[in-house]
Amino acid sequence: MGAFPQTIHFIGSNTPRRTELSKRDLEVEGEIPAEVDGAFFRAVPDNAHAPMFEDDIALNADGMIARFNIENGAADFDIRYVETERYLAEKKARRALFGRYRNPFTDDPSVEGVDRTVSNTTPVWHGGRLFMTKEDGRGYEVNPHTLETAGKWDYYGALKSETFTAHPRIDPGTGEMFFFGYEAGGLCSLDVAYGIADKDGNLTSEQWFKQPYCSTIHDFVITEKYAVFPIFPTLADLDRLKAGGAHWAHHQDLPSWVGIMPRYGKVEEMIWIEGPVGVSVFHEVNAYDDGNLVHIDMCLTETNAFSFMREAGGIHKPQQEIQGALTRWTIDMSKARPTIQERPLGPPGDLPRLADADQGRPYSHAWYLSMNPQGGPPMPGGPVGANFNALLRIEVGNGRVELMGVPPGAAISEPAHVPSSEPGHEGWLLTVVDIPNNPNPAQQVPGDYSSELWIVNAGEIARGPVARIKTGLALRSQVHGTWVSRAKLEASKLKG
Ligand code: V55
Ligand code: FE
Repeated sequence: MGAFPQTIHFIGSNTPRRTELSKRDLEVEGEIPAEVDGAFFRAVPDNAHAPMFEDDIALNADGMIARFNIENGAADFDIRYVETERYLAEKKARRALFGRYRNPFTDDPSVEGVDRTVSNTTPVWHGGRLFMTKEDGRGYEVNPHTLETAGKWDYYGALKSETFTAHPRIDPGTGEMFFFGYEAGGLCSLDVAYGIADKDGNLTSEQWFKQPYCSTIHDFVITEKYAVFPIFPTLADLDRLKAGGAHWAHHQDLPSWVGIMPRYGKVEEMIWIEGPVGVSVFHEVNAYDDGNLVHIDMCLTETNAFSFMREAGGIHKPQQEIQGALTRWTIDMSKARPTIQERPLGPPGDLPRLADADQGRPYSHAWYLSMNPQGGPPMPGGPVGANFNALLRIEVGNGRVELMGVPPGAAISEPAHVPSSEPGHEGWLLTVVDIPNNPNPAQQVPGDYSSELWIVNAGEIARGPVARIKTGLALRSQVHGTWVSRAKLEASKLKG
C-alpha cells in the first residue's frame, strides 16, 4: 500500500477510511421520531488504494455506499464499496491503475477500455431500484438490503447515453424521473442525452442535443412545463486531456447559458438564452412556472467553487474570497427573445435540499449548507476541499433565514428530508455531523473526530437536533444522500 498525499483531499474529513463494516444499534441521545422509518443512503468517495498522482482529488475516489437504517427508534449503520469495473480491476491488482480525474490518457495501459466511473456522487431511488451515480458514466444498481452491487444500469439495454447524471429530478405528481447525461457520445463530445423514465422505471424517452460548449452539466431542473439546462463556462478539452491535464478548466470570460424546452417536447424546440459571464453553479434548488415566468433558484458563485477547476483555468483566488448567493434567475417565456433577470434570494451556500413534494412546483422554503459567521472554521475536508459548518432554512418568498450551527471545528454534510404525515409539519432533516474529539479548537487534530447522525425538526432547525445517533466512527465526507421510506424499501425490486 502506497502513501496517501497529505493534501486537503486526503486529510481531515477526507482521511481515507477504506473500511467496509456493519454496526447495529448505535447509541442514540434523545428520541428518534417514530415516523423516521426507512433508510438514509449516502455516497462516500473513499479510495481503496493510494492514488497514482500526488495531485489527485477527492472526486476521483472509489464510491462507497453507506446506509443508516432506522426503525422502531433504533439505528444500524453499514458501508460497502460499489463494485464498479474499476474497483474490481484495482482490487485484483492491489493498487491504483486509473490515473487522474476523468482523464483516461493517464491510466495504466493494462486497463485500457475498462469503464472508469467510480459511482461516488448520489444514491438515486427510482422505480423500486437503488442506483449509485456519477456523471462520467452510467449508474450502478445496488441492492438496498445487502448493499451488494448488482451491476451497471442501462434500462434493460435501452439507454444509449454513455453517461447518467448524479442529479435526476423526479416529478412528485407523475413519479417520472427526468434525467440527462452529458459527454453522452464520448469523452469531450458536445452530446447531451435528455431522458425520461416512467414511475415503474422504464425508459420512455431519450433524445440527444448539443450544448454550446463542452461544459460540466452537474445538475438541471424541471418545472411542470419545462426542462431547464443552466450551463456554466467550466469546459473540457480533449487536447488538454491527451497532454495528461485536467478535465475541467473554468473560463472567467465566457458567458453562461440556459437551455429551455417543453419537458415533453422535442429537443429541436430548445432555446438557448445567454446568461452572465464567468459565474458557476453546481446545484439548483428548484424551478417553477409562474404564469409565463420560469423561476430558477440556484447556489451561484462568481467563479467556479472548486479550486482545481479555477487553477486549471489560470484563476487564482483563495476559497474564502469566493463570493456567491442563493440566486433566482427569472425568464419570461412569453417574450420573442427571452432574457434572464437575476436577483439574490439568500446567503451563499450549497448542497440544497427540497421536500420531494415541492419538486418543480411553487414552494415556500428549502434548506442548504453555509458558513456560520459566529462559528470558527470547520475541520478541513469535504469533496470540494472545504467543509460547511451551518444548516440554513430559507423562506424563498421573504428571504427569512434560520440557522443551526455545529460545535467548534465540526463539519456538516448535506441533509436528507423525511416528510411528516402531520399536517403543517415540515418533516425532519437527517444530517451527518463530524465532531472533533477534542472540544478545544486550539488542540484539534485533523482526522480525529466522531461522526453523528443528527435528526432535526425541519421547521425549527435553530432548536438543534431532537436526536443524535452516534456511530462511534470517523466517517469520510459524503457527497449526496437520499432518504428511502420503509414502504419503498419493502416494495423494492431486489430482495434481501
Ligand atoms: C461534483 C461532484 C463530483 C463530480 C463532479 O458536486 C462534480 C459536484 C463527487 O463527484 O465528479
Ligand atoms: Fe452534486
